[in-house]
Amino acid sequence: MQVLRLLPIVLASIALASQVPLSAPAAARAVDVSKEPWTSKYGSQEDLGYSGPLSFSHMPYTRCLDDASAQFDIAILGFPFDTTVSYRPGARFGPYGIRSGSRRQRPEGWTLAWGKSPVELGATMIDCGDVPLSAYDNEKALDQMEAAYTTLLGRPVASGATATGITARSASLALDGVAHPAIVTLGGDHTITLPILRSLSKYYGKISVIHFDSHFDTGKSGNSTKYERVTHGSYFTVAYEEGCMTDRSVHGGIRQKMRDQQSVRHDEEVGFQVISAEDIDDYGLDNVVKAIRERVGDTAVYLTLDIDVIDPAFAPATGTPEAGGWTVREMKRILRGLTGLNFVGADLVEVAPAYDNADVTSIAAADLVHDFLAMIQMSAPPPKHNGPFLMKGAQEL
Ligand SMILES: [Mn+2]
Repeated sequence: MQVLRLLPIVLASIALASQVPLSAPAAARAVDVSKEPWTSKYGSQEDLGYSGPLSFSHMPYTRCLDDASAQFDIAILGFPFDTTVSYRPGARFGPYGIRSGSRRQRPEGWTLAWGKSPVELGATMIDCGDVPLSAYDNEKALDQMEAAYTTLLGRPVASGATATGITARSASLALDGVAHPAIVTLGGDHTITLPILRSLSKYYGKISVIHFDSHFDTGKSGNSTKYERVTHGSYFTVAYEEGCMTDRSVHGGIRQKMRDQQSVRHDEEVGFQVISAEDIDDYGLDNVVKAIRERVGDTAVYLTLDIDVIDPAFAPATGTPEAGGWTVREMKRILRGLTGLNFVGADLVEVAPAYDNADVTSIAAADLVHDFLAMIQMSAPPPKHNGPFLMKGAQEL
């Protein structure tokens, strides 16, 4: 009898309990985890390098398009899109692959080369997840990317009045004088940079692009329909024609086989200067850095890195590999040299994990993205490592 009388109360409690969100703090359920067997004995439930849900470098993961309360100065955002490629598809798995390659990283990790971690540099960083993009209609997918990017650019920065270096810089460059978050996008094939430039140019005016790639991507597509001409080899031409870009852009690492001289002339016409893959041997890496810095000057700068700029020996998992590229270490040194430019965003594209071996490409891509997070925040290149070669009293080599 007693049990039957209690039944409605029990049922009501079950109904209430089912409304408690999964993420409700333990205190709300009146449980002190510090007294529970696990926490009292072993402490917090930390994710290991090989465990936990997949977010970039174990950053907090939030579906930011759904959650306007998400706080960030720098957002990681995935564009899983690969339906404008000319050769091997598979870059729709790029955001997954890069996050997977980042599992042994933490945002608070630092190297001797940088001297500081992205976290120490002050920005609040989160992984905003992937944007659900149409895999069947490219015009719609490009509009979805632009809408998502513009949404996050329009969010207030986490640092607010106490702006960090990067958000203070954003406020000084933005047409509305307001600080906007920086978004680091994980591609996707290279066409994803077109909707990004469309979005950024609304906030910052014309953008100069630093483009690391083995290919120009400034093709003049003669195809017949409005969106057939937008491919991962022609999107820069479209962005330039639409007025999103300055005449002060620069490529680095170019080594593709050209069709004709006209390709090179057209590349210049749409605002690019060319640094070839071989130029680091002929002119030296420091001169490559100097040339890039001089080219873009104090304009608003976007950095886009196609993983195929790296030699296929180090990064085979990409759609259109080209032999004879830069090493990951050379690329990382160039990135350090570019700190302090007026970066308004960056992306890493064309990782197609299906062609990878032992995750080498994903690990390289994740490492380069980690470098982006320091590069876009620091105000000047880090000094060279003061190691055994420059010990106090020792002769400089
Ligand atoms: Mn390429």
